[in-house]
Amino acid sequence: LDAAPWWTSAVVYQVYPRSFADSDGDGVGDLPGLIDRLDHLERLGVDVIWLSPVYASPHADNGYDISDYRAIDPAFGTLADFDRLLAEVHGRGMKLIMDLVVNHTSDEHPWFVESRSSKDNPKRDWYWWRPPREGFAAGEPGAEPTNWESFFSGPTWTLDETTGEYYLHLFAPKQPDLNWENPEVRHAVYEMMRWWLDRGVDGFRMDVINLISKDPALPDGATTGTGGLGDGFPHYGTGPRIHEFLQEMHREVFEGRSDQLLTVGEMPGVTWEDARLFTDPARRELDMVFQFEHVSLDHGPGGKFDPEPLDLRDLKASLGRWQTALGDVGWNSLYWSNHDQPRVVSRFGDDGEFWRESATALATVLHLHRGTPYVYQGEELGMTNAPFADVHDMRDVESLNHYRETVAAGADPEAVLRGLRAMGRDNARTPVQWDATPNAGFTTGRPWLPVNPNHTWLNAQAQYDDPKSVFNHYRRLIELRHALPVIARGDFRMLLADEPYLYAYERALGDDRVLVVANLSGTPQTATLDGEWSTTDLLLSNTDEPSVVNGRIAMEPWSAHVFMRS
Ligand code: TEU
Repeated sequence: LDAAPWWTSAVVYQVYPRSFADSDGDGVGDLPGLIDRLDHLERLGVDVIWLSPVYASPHADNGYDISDYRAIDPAFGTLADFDRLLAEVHGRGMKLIMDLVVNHTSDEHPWFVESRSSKDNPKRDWYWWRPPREGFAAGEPGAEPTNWESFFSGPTWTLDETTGEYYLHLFAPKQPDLNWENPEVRHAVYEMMRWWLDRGVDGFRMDVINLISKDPALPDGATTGTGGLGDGFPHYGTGPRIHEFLQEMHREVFEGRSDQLLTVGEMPGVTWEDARLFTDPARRELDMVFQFEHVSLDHGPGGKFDPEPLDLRDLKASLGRWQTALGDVGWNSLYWSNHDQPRVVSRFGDDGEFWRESATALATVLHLHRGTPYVYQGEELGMTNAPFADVHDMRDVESLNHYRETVAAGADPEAVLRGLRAMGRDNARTPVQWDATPNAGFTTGRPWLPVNPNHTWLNAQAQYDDPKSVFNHYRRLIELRHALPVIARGDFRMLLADEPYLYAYERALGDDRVLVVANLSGTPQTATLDGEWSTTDLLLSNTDEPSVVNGRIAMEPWSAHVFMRS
């Protein structure tokens, strides 16, 4: 047991720096602002900070478009600020991991500037360049080398007038994809990673890392996309050389370094079969991955912006499957939210009458699974989706492109807005609510994205001294993972799988048993469970002590209870 990796009992906190804390009044969060708020994280008790990109960037996608991997963007501060942050984080016994965005760069990165300059530039082959499709003139509709649809709407190819060829971008045109087939590209990335590790960072969260290996034949995809575009995913999702590339990265970057580092790969569309391979320690690829199955269950026939209510049985089947699949080999990461997902209390909980109860019930259910939990900034306060009046209040490139494209194609603007309000990424990106003052303590200037008006009552200051607050509930859950090996490393067994409103499971390690039971609905329920659990075993609740009679637990709306026996 002592051989278990340190991150089995760790909790990671994601900072989206643009929206965390602004020290200089320009309305954009920054590194000195983050340093000033480290007390908050220490108080919460998290072990690791994952810092979303702070590198030099034109900010076409809020920093996920990098123009210099070894510089801090002036909007966030300087390299000296970064070194100070790292020292402060380490001084408090925490770690810091960087966001590694190497599927693509910014089109303003010097590599791409060179690459686009001529067909015989030495860096031409660092990106994916292709002539117009056979029989088409450059720029003609349908001349794109493949029919793939971008994650951010429209084709994945943009014509560059300089050479009359197209370049590939799975995301925005300002995010050209690097060509990982080229060993020079790979080695430049590894060198940059070593540079950050030498500086003292504790690992990386790797952006869309399962998309870096494309089938070099670049076949068309099935035409399922908007306006006749196709789905290229089968040709770049978990592609042919992905395991080879990650093993090479491990060898070149991590081998012989401390076992105190953390690697987590973000992997849209990854299956549990592949995740097991990526995270099998014997294969030396990654410590864990972010999978997307459970955050896709509410996507409707029209995709993510056409959401449907979640059926709890689907959620249990999905998370339960991942618990089993990565039970003996591999490791799960656990998350409800991040900067790309709507706020979980609004999405799967109730941000009205049962706001506090549902935020804490969802937290309880997630954190006590087997895996490493990730808390996204503001989630520990129960922050909610934002009341966007219309599209002019939104800033995200994905939302704006989706609106423009679907409305141009004849969709009802109100219907499109409904989808964006429910699922748009800006929901997660409104400033952190520190206190009840006009800009929520985030900035003295004008915030780049409006502060949620509910900050007058929903804020950190109001929660620190309230023992029942969402913040203090998260703090206790984190404490439990630190204190109890059964939570860090125990086996997982799903209970009541077919029950539509209750989420229940058991964890077991040696003689220790933990029972988690939650009512994820707004109506009272009764949980009937085997085993002689009684209120004397109660470890943690988000409501009053429940009545337990003959194995029947009375479950108030959105109540969650944790029992333990040794
Ligand atoms: O996201 C990858 C991704 O596939 C999605 O979550 C994406 O954000 C989108 O919502 C698909 O509908 C990562 C980053 O987390 C995201 O912020 C970046 O925009 C993206 O990669 C490109 O770097």
